[in-house]
Amino acid sequence: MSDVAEPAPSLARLGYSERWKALFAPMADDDFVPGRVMRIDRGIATVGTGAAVVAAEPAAHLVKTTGIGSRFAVGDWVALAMPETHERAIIEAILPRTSAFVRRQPGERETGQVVAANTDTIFIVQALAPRGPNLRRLERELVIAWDGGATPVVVLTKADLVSAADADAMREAVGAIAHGVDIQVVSGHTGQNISALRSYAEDDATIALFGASGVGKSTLVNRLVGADVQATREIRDSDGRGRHATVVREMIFLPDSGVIIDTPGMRALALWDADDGVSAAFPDIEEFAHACQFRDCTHTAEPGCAVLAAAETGELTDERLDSYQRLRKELEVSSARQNDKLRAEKKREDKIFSKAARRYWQSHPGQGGRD
Ligand SMILES: Nc1nc2c(ncn2[C@@H]2O[C@H](COP(=O)(O)OP(=O)(O)OP(=O)(O)O)[C@@H](O)[C@H]2O)c(=O)[nH]1
Ligand SMILES: [Mg+2]
Ligand SMILES: [Zn+2]
Repeated sequence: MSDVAEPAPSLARLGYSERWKALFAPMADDDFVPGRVMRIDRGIATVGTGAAVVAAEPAAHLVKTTGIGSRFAVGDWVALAMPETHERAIIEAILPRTSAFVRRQPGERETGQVVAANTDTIFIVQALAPRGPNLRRLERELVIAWDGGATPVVVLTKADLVSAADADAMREAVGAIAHGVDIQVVSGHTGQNISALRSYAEDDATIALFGASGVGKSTLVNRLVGADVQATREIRDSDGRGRHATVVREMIFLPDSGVIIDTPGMRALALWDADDGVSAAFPDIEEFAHACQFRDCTHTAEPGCAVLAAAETGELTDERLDSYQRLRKELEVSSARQNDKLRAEKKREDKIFSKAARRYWQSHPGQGGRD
Protein backbone atom coordinates (compact mmCIF):
# COMPACT_ATOMS: atom_id res chain seq x y z
CA MET A 1 0.00 0.00 0.00
CA SER A 2 1.33 3.42 -0.81
CA ASP A 3 -0.14 6.73 0.20
CA VAL A 4 -0.46 9.24 -2.57
CA ALA A 5 -0.92 12.52 -0.77
CA GLU A 6 -1.22 14.04 2.67
CA PRO A 7 -2.79 15.27 4.80
CA ALA A 8 -5.85 13.13 4.20
CA PRO A 9 -9.25 14.85 4.20
CA SER A 10 -11.71 13.45 6.73
CA LEU A 11 -14.67 11.38 5.58
CA ALA A 12 -16.97 14.20 6.69
CA ARG A 13 -15.03 16.64 4.56
CA LEU A 14 -15.44 14.24 1.65
CA GLY A 15 -19.20 14.36 2.19
CA TYR A 16 -19.74 11.05 4.00
CA SER A 17 -23.39 11.40 5.04
CA GLU A 18 -25.83 9.08 6.82
CA ARG A 19 -26.86 7.75 3.43
CA TRP A 20 -23.37 6.51 2.60
CA LYS A 21 -22.89 5.15 6.11
CA ALA A 22 -26.08 3.12 5.75
CA LEU A 23 -25.20 1.85 2.29
CA PHE A 24 -21.73 0.90 3.35
CA ALA A 25 -22.73 -0.77 6.64
CA PRO A 26 -23.32 -4.30 5.24
CA MET A 27 -19.86 -4.24 3.66
CA ALA A 28 -17.98 -3.09 6.74
CA ASP A 29 -17.87 -6.71 7.96
CA ASP A 30 -15.74 -7.87 5.08
CA ASP A 31 -12.75 -5.76 6.04
CA PHE A 32 -13.63 -3.17 3.46
CA VAL A 33 -13.26 0.53 4.11
CA PRO A 34 -15.36 3.29 2.57
CA GLY A 35 -13.70 5.88 0.36
CA ARG A 36 -14.44 8.52 -2.23
CA VAL A 37 -12.84 8.72 -5.66
CA MET A 38 -11.10 12.11 -5.77
CA ARG A 39 -9.31 11.81 -9.07
CA ILE A 40 -8.81 9.43 -11.97
CA ASP A 41 -5.61 9.19 -13.93
CA ARG A 42 -5.32 6.62 -16.71
CA GLY A 43 -7.68 4.20 -15.03
CA ILE A 44 -6.10 4.53 -11.58
CA ALA A 45 -8.27 6.17 -8.93
CA THR A 46 -7.07 8.35 -6.11
CA VAL A 47 -9.35 7.54 -3.20
CA GLY A 48 -9.77 9.37 0.12
CA THR A 49 -10.63 7.04 3.00
CA GLY A 50 -10.51 9.54 5.82
CA ALA A 51 -7.38 7.93 7.25
CA ALA A 52 -5.39 8.16 4.04
CA VAL A 53 -5.40 9.00 0.36
CA VAL A 54 -4.55 5.90 -1.66
CA ALA A 55 -4.18 4.77 -5.24
CA ALA A 56 -6.76 2.17 -6.18
CA GLU A 57 -7.69 -0.05 -9.07
CA PRO A 58 -10.91 -1.90 -9.81
CA ALA A 59 -11.42 -5.53 -8.80
CA ALA A 60 -11.50 -8.02 -11.66
CA HIS A 61 -15.23 -8.61 -11.25
CA LEU A 62 -15.89 -4.92 -11.91
CA VAL A 63 -13.66 -4.88 -14.97
CA LYS A 64 -15.51 -7.88 -16.39
CA THR A 65 -18.93 -6.36 -15.86
CA THR A 66 -20.23 -3.90 -18.38
CA GLY A 67 -22.58 -1.03 -17.70
CA ILE A 68 -22.06 2.33 -16.08
CA GLY A 69 -22.73 0.99 -12.57
CA SER A 70 -19.46 -0.94 -12.69
CA ARG A 71 -17.27 1.88 -13.99
CA PHE A 72 -16.03 4.18 -11.25
CA ALA A 73 -16.03 7.93 -11.74
CA VAL A 74 -14.77 10.92 -9.78
CA GLY A 75 -17.21 11.48 -6.93
CA ASP A 76 -18.08 7.82 -6.48
CA TRP A 77 -18.23 6.26 -3.04
CA VAL A 78 -16.56 2.87 -3.08
CA ALA A 79 -15.81 -0.08 -0.83
CA LEU A 80 -12.05 -0.62 -0.77
CA ALA A 81 -10.08 -3.70 0.10
CA MET A 82 -6.62 -2.81 1.32
CA PRO A 83 -4.47 -5.92 0.96
CA GLU A 84 -1.16 -5.39 2.77
CA THR A 85 0.74 -7.22 0.09
CA HIS A 86 -0.69 -5.22 -2.75
CA GLU A 87 0.74 -1.98 -4.06
CA ARG A 88 -2.70 -0.53 -4.69
CA ALA A 89 -6.02 -0.73 -2.91
CA ILE A 90 -8.79 -2.63 -4.71
CA ILE A 91 -12.18 -1.11 -5.49
CA GLU A 92 -14.53 -3.97 -4.64
CA ALA A 93 -17.87 -2.19 -5.04
CA ILE A 94 -19.30 1.10 -6.17
CA LEU A 95 -22.10 2.32 -3.92
CA PRO A 96 -25.37 3.23 -5.67
CA ARG A 97 -25.15 6.82 -6.93
CA THR A 98 -27.40 9.70 -6.00
CA SER A 99 -26.63 11.35 -9.31
CA ALA A 100 -24.46 10.89 -12.37
CA PHE A 101 -23.56 13.07 -15.30
CA VAL A 102 -23.56 10.62 -18.19
CA ARG A 103 -22.74 11.26 -21.80
CA ARG A 104 -22.34 8.86 -24.66
CA GLN A 105 -18.78 7.55 -24.66
CA PRO A 106 -16.95 9.47 -27.40
CA GLY A 107 -15.96 7.24 -30.28
CA GLU A 108 -18.34 4.53 -29.16
CA ARG A 109 -21.98 4.40 -29.90
CA GLU A 110 -23.25 1.94 -27.42
CA THR A 111 -21.68 2.91 -24.13
CA GLY A 112 -22.39 5.61 -21.63
CA GLN A 113 -19.61 7.35 -19.72
CA VAL A 114 -20.05 8.73 -16.22
CA VAL A 115 -18.20 12.03 -16.12
CA ALA A 116 -18.88 12.71 -12.43
CA ALA A 117 -20.93 10.96 -9.76
CA ASN A 118 -22.82 11.93 -6.62
CA THR A 119 -22.85 15.66 -7.25
CA ASP A 120 -25.54 17.80 -5.65
CA THR A 121 -25.17 20.69 -8.04
CA ILE A 122 -23.82 21.00 -11.54
CA PHE A 123 -22.44 24.32 -12.70
CA ILE A 124 -22.99 24.49 -16.42
CA VAL A 125 -20.42 27.08 -17.39
CA GLN A 126 -20.73 29.23 -20.49
CA ALA A 127 -18.75 32.35 -21.32
CA LEU A 128 -20.44 35.68 -22.08
CA ALA A 129 -17.50 36.56 -24.35
CA PRO A 130 -16.19 36.48 -27.03
CA ARG A 131 -19.21 34.91 -28.74
CA GLY A 132 -21.69 34.63 -25.92
CA PRO A 133 -23.42 31.50 -24.65
CA ASN A 134 -24.00 28.61 -27.05
CA LEU A 135 -27.70 28.01 -26.50
CA ARG A 136 -27.89 24.75 -28.45
CA ARG A 137 -25.12 23.28 -26.36
CA LEU A 138 -26.71 24.62 -23.21
CA GLU A 139 -29.94 22.75 -23.93
CA ARG A 140 -28.00 19.54 -24.24
CA GLU A 141 -26.04 20.19 -21.05
CA LEU A 142 -29.26 20.86 -19.16
CA VAL A 143 -30.84 17.65 -20.41
CA ILE A 144 -27.85 15.61 -19.26
CA ALA A 145 -27.70 17.35 -15.87
CA TRP A 146 -31.43 16.89 -15.20
CA ASP A 147 -31.34 13.32 -16.38
CA GLY A 148 -28.50 12.48 -14.02
CA GLY A 149 -30.36 13.74 -10.97
CA ALA A 150 -28.22 16.73 -9.94
CA THR A 151 -29.54 20.28 -9.86
CA PRO A 152 -28.12 22.36 -12.70
CA VAL A 153 -27.09 26.00 -12.26
CA VAL A 154 -26.15 28.00 -15.33
CA VAL A 155 -22.99 30.02 -14.68
CA LEU A 156 -22.36 32.77 -17.22
CA THR A 157 -18.79 33.85 -16.70
CA LYS A 158 -16.34 36.42 -18.14
CA ALA A 159 -18.87 39.15 -17.27
CA ASP A 160 -15.94 41.59 -17.08
CA LEU A 161 -15.62 41.39 -20.87
CA VAL A 162 -19.13 42.61 -21.71
CA SER A 163 -21.34 45.58 -20.81
CA ALA A 164 -23.97 45.15 -18.10
CA ALA A 165 -26.68 45.64 -20.72
CA ASP A 166 -25.26 42.88 -22.92
CA ALA A 167 -24.92 40.58 -19.93
CA ASP A 168 -28.60 41.20 -19.10
CA ALA A 169 -29.69 40.45 -22.65
CA MET A 170 -27.71 37.20 -22.74
CA ARG A 171 -29.00 36.21 -19.35
CA GLU A 172 -32.52 36.70 -20.62
CA ALA A 173 -31.89 34.57 -23.70
CA VAL A 174 -30.53 31.83 -21.45
CA GLY A 175 -33.57 32.16 -19.18
CA ALA A 176 -35.83 31.34 -22.12
CA ILE A 177 -34.10 27.98 -22.37
CA ALA A 178 -33.19 27.14 -18.81
CA HIS A 179 -36.60 26.77 -17.18
CA GLY A 180 -36.59 26.58 -13.41
CA VAL A 181 -32.81 26.89 -13.22
CA ASP A 182 -30.70 29.44 -11.28
CA ILE A 183 -28.62 31.62 -13.58
CA GLN A 184 -25.52 33.31 -12.12
CA VAL A 185 -23.59 36.00 -13.96
CA VAL A 186 -20.01 35.99 -12.67
CA SER A 187 -16.41 36.80 -13.46
CA GLY A 188 -13.47 34.61 -12.57
CA HIS A 189 -11.20 37.58 -13.11
CA THR A 190 -12.87 40.29 -11.02
CA GLY A 191 -14.59 37.93 -8.58
CA GLN A 192 -18.01 39.38 -9.39
CA ASN A 193 -20.80 37.31 -7.78
CA ILE A 194 -18.45 34.51 -6.72
CA SER A 195 -20.05 34.51 -3.26
CA ALA A 196 -23.31 33.38 -4.89
CA LEU A 197 -21.48 30.37 -6.30
CA ARG A 198 -19.91 29.63 -2.94
CA SER A 199 -23.33 29.26 -1.32
CA TYR A 200 -23.99 26.06 -3.30
CA ALA A 201 -21.10 24.40 -1.44
CA GLU A 202 -22.70 24.67 2.02
CA ASP A 203 -23.23 21.53 4.10
CA ASP A 204 -20.33 19.65 2.49
CA ALA A 205 -22.10 19.58 -0.84
CA THR A 206 -20.48 18.36 -4.04
CA ILE A 207 -20.44 20.57 -7.11
CA ALA A 208 -19.22 19.62 -10.58
CA LEU A 209 -18.23 22.00 -13.35
CA PHE A 210 -19.08 21.29 -16.95
CA GLY A 211 -18.60 23.28 -20.10
CA ALA A 212 -16.60 23.63 -23.26
CA SER A 213 -12.83 24.07 -23.10
CA GLY A 214 -11.74 27.62 -22.40
CA VAL A 215 -15.01 28.91 -20.96
CA GLY A 216 -13.27 29.56 -17.64
CA LYS A 217 -14.05 26.60 -15.37
CA SER A 218 -10.65 26.29 -13.71
CA THR A 219 -10.44 30.06 -13.28
CA LEU A 220 -13.66 29.82 -11.26
CA VAL A 221 -12.21 26.99 -9.17
CA ASN A 222 -9.19 29.14 -8.34
CA ARG A 223 -11.47 32.03 -7.36
CA LEU A 224 -13.62 29.80 -5.18
CA VAL A 225 -10.57 28.32 -3.47
CA GLY A 226 -8.80 31.65 -3.24
CA ALA A 227 -5.54 30.28 -4.64
CA ASP A 228 -4.18 29.10 -7.98
CA VAL A 229 -4.71 25.41 -7.46
CA GLN A 230 -5.74 24.63 -11.01
CA ALA A 231 -3.76 25.46 -14.14
CA THR A 232 -5.63 27.70 -16.56
CA ARG A 233 -4.91 28.41 -20.17
CA GLU A 234 -2.73 31.47 -20.23
CA ILE A 235 -2.00 31.72 -23.91
CA ARG A 236 -4.50 34.07 -25.44
CA ASP A 237 -6.20 32.52 -28.42
CA SER A 238 -8.80 34.68 -30.04
CA ASP A 239 -10.78 31.84 -31.58
CA GLY A 240 -11.22 30.13 -28.20
CA ARG A 241 -9.90 26.84 -29.52
CA GLY A 242 -6.57 25.33 -28.69
CA ARG A 243 -5.26 23.00 -26.05
CA HIS A 244 -7.19 21.89 -23.00
CA ALA A 245 -5.76 23.41 -19.86
CA THR A 246 -7.34 20.79 -17.60
CA VAL A 247 -6.67 17.18 -18.51
CA VAL A 248 -7.96 15.11 -15.59
CA ARG A 249 -11.16 15.11 -13.60
CA GLU A 250 -10.35 16.06 -10.09
CA MET A 251 -12.03 16.92 -6.82
CA ILE A 252 -10.90 20.12 -5.13
CA PHE A 253 -11.71 21.11 -1.56
CA LEU A 254 -13.36 24.47 -1.06
CA PRO A 255 -12.17 26.51 1.95
CA ASP A 256 -14.99 26.12 4.47
CA SER A 257 -17.31 23.48 3.13
CA GLY A 258 -17.88 21.37 0.09
CA VAL A 259 -15.90 20.04 -2.84
CA ILE A 260 -15.87 20.96 -6.50
CA ILE A 261 -15.01 18.65 -9.39
CA ASP A 262 -13.12 20.33 -12.21
CA THR A 263 -13.35 18.61 -15.58
CA PRO A 264 -11.60 19.05 -18.92
CA GLY A 265 -13.79 20.87 -21.42
CA MET A 266 -15.92 18.43 -23.34
CA ARG A 267 -16.28 18.88 -27.03
CA ALA A 268 -18.54 15.94 -27.72
CA LEU A 269 -21.63 15.91 -25.63
CA ALA A 270 -23.92 13.30 -27.09
CA LEU A 271 -26.97 12.22 -25.17
CA TRP A 272 -27.12 8.82 -23.57
CA ASP A 273 -30.44 7.39 -22.47
CA ALA A 274 -31.69 10.75 -21.30
CA ASP A 275 -35.46 10.60 -21.81
CA ASP A 276 -36.22 11.82 -18.33
CA GLY A 277 -33.74 14.63 -18.80
CA VAL A 278 -35.54 15.88 -21.89
CA SER A 279 -38.81 15.91 -19.99
CA ALA A 280 -37.24 17.77 -17.07
CA ALA A 281 -35.50 20.30 -19.29
CA PHE A 282 -38.72 21.08 -21.17
CA PRO A 283 -41.33 21.43 -18.41
CA ASP A 284 -43.22 23.93 -20.56
CA ILE A 285 -43.72 21.37 -23.32
CA GLU A 286 -44.58 18.61 -20.86
CA GLU A 287 -47.25 20.91 -19.46
CA PHE A 288 -48.91 21.44 -22.84
CA ALA A 289 -48.56 17.73 -23.60
CA HIS A 290 -50.96 16.82 -20.78
CA ALA A 291 -53.74 18.05 -23.04
CA CYS A 292 -52.72 16.07 -26.14
CA GLN A 293 -55.40 13.71 -27.39
CA PHE A 294 -53.06 10.71 -27.51
CA ARG A 295 -51.06 9.76 -24.52
CA ASP A 296 -48.10 8.64 -26.66
CA CYS A 297 -48.31 11.76 -28.83
CA THR A 298 -44.95 12.63 -30.41
CA HIS A 299 -46.10 16.20 -31.11
CA THR A 300 -45.16 15.94 -34.76
CA ALA A 301 -48.36 15.50 -36.76
CA GLU A 302 -50.99 13.94 -34.49
CA PRO A 303 -54.54 15.29 -34.44
CA GLY A 304 -55.49 16.93 -31.17
CA CYS A 305 -51.86 17.72 -30.30
CA ALA A 306 -51.83 20.47 -27.69
CA VAL A 307 -48.11 21.14 -28.17
CA LEU A 308 -48.50 21.88 -31.87
CA ALA A 309 -51.53 24.01 -31.01
CA ALA A 310 -49.43 26.02 -28.55
CA ALA A 311 -46.78 26.51 -31.25
CA GLU A 312 -49.52 27.65 -33.60
CA THR A 313 -50.76 30.37 -31.23
CA GLY A 314 -47.21 31.41 -30.37
CA GLU A 315 -47.53 30.38 -26.72
CA LEU A 316 -44.60 28.09 -27.48
CA THR A 317 -41.82 29.44 -29.72
CA ASP A 318 -40.81 27.54 -32.85
CA GLU A 319 -37.17 27.45 -31.69
CA ARG A 320 -38.17 25.83 -28.44
CA LEU A 321 -40.26 23.18 -30.18
CA ASP A 322 -37.45 22.58 -32.70
CA SER A 323 -34.92 22.04 -29.92
CA TYR A 324 -37.22 19.63 -28.19
CA GLN A 325 -37.81 17.64 -31.38
CA ARG A 326 -34.11 17.58 -32.22
CA LEU A 327 -33.13 16.18 -28.82
CA ARG A 328 -35.95 13.61 -28.90
CA LYS A 329 -34.85 12.50 -32.32
CA GLU A 330 -31.26 12.08 -31.15
CA LEU A 331 -32.42 9.93 -28.25
CA GLU A 332 -34.54 7.80 -30.56
CA VAL A 333 -31.58 7.16 -32.81
CA SER A 334 -29.29 6.30 -29.93
CA SER A 335 -31.79 3.98 -28.28
CA ALA A 336 -32.39 2.24 -31.62
CA ARG A 337 -28.63 1.67 -31.81
CA GLN A 338 -28.61 0.26 -28.30
CA ASN A 339 -31.42 -2.07 -29.27
CA ASP A 340 -29.52 -3.13 -32.37
CA LYS A 341 -26.58 -3.98 -30.20
CA LEU A 342 -28.70 -5.99 -27.81
CA ARG A 343 -30.25 -7.84 -30.74
CA ALA A 344 -26.82 -8.60 -32.17
CA GLU A 345 -25.63 -9.92 -28.82
CA LYS A 346 -28.71 -12.08 -28.50
CA LYS A 347 -28.17 -13.46 -31.98
CA ARG A 348 -24.58 -14.32 -31.17
CA GLU A 349 -25.61 -16.07 -27.99
CA ASP A 350 -28.32 -17.99 -29.86
CA LYS A 351 -25.79 -19.05 -32.44
CA ILE A 352 -23.34 -20.30 -29.84
CA PHE A 353 -26.18 -22.09 -28.10
CA SER A 354 -27.57 -23.72 -31.24
CA LYS A 355 -24.11 -24.86 -32.29
CA ALA A 356 -23.61 -26.50 -28.92
CA ALA A 357 -27.10 -27.99 -29.10
CA ARG A 358 -26.46 -29.39 -32.54
CA ARG A 359 -23.25 -31.03 -31.35
CA TYR A 360 -25.15 -32.49 -28.42
CA TRP A 361 -27.91 -33.97 -30.57
CA GLN A 362 -25.35 -35.37 -32.98
CA SER A 363 -23.61 -37.24 -30.20
CA HIS A 364 -26.85 -38.24 -28.47
CA PRO A 365 -29.10 -39.45 -31.28
CA GLY A 366 -32.61 -40.53 -30.42
CA GLN A 367 -32.95 -38.33 -27.32
CA GLY A 368 -35.69 -36.12 -28.64
CA GLY A 369 -33.61 -33.64 -30.62
CA ARG A 370 -34.62 -32.21 -33.93
CA ASP A 371 -34.38 -34.71 -36.72
N1 LIG B 1 -11.61 38.20 -18.90
C1 LIG B 1 -11.82 37.01 -18.35
N2 LIG B 1 -11.10 35.94 -18.74
C2 LIG B 1 -11.34 34.76 -18.16
C3 LIG B 1 -12.32 34.60 -17.16
N3 LIG B 1 -12.32 33.30 -16.79
C4 LIG B 1 -11.37 32.68 -17.51
N4 LIG B 1 -10.77 33.56 -18.35
C5 LIG B 1 -9.68 33.24 -19.28
O1 LIG B 1 -10.11 32.27 -20.18
C6 LIG B 1 -9.06 31.32 -20.47
C7 LIG B 1 -9.53 29.92 -20.18
O2 LIG B 1 -9.78 29.78 -18.80
P1 LIG B 1 -9.73 28.37 -18.07
O3 LIG B 1 -10.19 28.63 -16.67
O4 LIG B 1 -8.43 27.72 -18.26
O5 LIG B 1 -10.83 27.57 -18.88
P2 LIG B 1 -11.35 26.06 -18.66
O6 LIG B 1 -12.82 26.10 -18.87
O7 LIG B 1 -10.88 25.53 -17.38
O8 LIG B 1 -10.65 25.29 -19.89
P3 LIG B 1 -10.29 23.72 -20.01
O9 LIG B 1 -9.56 23.33 -18.78
O10 LIG B 1 -9.48 23.64 -21.25
O11 LIG B 1 -11.60 23.00 -20.15
C8 LIG B 1 -7.88 31.76 -19.62
O12 LIG B 1 -7.00 32.50 -20.43
C9 LIG B 1 -8.50 32.61 -18.54
O13 LIG B 1 -7.63 33.59 -18.04
C10 LIG B 1 -13.08 35.74 -16.77
O14 LIG B 1 -13.98 35.70 -15.92
N5 LIG B 1 -12.78 36.92 -17.40
MG1 LIG C 1 -9.79 23.89 -16.91
ZN1 LIG D 1 -48.83 16.26 -28.80
